[in-house]
Amino acid sequence: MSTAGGRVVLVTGAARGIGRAVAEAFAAEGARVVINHPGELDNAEVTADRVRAAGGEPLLFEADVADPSAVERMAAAVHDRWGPVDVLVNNAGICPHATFFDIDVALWDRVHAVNLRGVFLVTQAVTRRMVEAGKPGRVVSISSISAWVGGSLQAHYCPTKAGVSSLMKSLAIILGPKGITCNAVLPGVIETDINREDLRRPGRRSAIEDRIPLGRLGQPEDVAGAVTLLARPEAGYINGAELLCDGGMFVNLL
Ligand code: NAD
Ligand code: RM4
Repeated sequence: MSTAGGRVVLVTGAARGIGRAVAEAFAAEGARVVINHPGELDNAEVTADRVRAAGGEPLLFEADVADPSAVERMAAAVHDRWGPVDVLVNNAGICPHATFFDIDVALWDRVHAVNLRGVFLVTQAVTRRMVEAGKPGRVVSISSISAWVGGSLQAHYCPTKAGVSSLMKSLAIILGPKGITCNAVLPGVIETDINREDLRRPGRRSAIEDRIPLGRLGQPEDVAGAVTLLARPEAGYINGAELLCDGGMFVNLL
């Protein structure tokens, strides 16, 4: 894996939010960045422009990460174009906030399909090709502080993030011998579309800010910093870790 740029980085859900910031951060290192999106072409093109401006080379690819055949097509197309991936960032995720008694099976299944099955599918399709090519690399999955805590409107979502963190631990064992490290980044509360409505609830924003020792919500760039850190050569011995990126919110109990 070279540090001089040109690495092939696949970021799922890179049309906006944290995924876009991650794509930009790798682009600043000269990476070739696959911008996966689920059909949000306009947003994905904004990410592509930012990647170009930062010094990287973008490749847009539409695929619902929950769809096995779409994921397989994406992995094959990326491999044909640029060869095996160096860094996979599993970022795509959804959190339609809902009260427990309003969560039906369809919503439960969709949240699990995107957030957890998606990480399984993309990681399997991408790392299979890395292993076949004998290429070392990195898998970084965006889990959440919600892997460790519950949420009153996130009873469907939190278990998917616990699952993502857990999956990375098994994959650290399975893929470590192949030179592929697998880690999870656990963001706290980051200002993006996923929680825009939730943060508008009366008192919500200030209650969260009060609990964060750094005194502010996170920004997508904060998470991108944690992700690129785990993809650095100096992080090569970190495998199976959960890296919390929450401004200190979790440890601030009272
Ligand atoms: P966001 O809503 O801005 O971004 C979500 C991204 O996922 C979008 O680009 C969207 O197009 C993409 N996506 C959704 N469904 C998809 C699918 N089926 N296939 C491919 N892409 C899909 O929110 P965000 O905060 O940037 O979320 C990114 C990740 O960070 C998610 O996994 C989320 O759970 C996680 N996270 C966010 C926070 C936070 O506070 N914002 C905290 C912890 C973890
Ligand atoms: C995150 C975490 C955040 C929430 C988002 C939607 O994983 O739970 O607090 O804002 O999801």
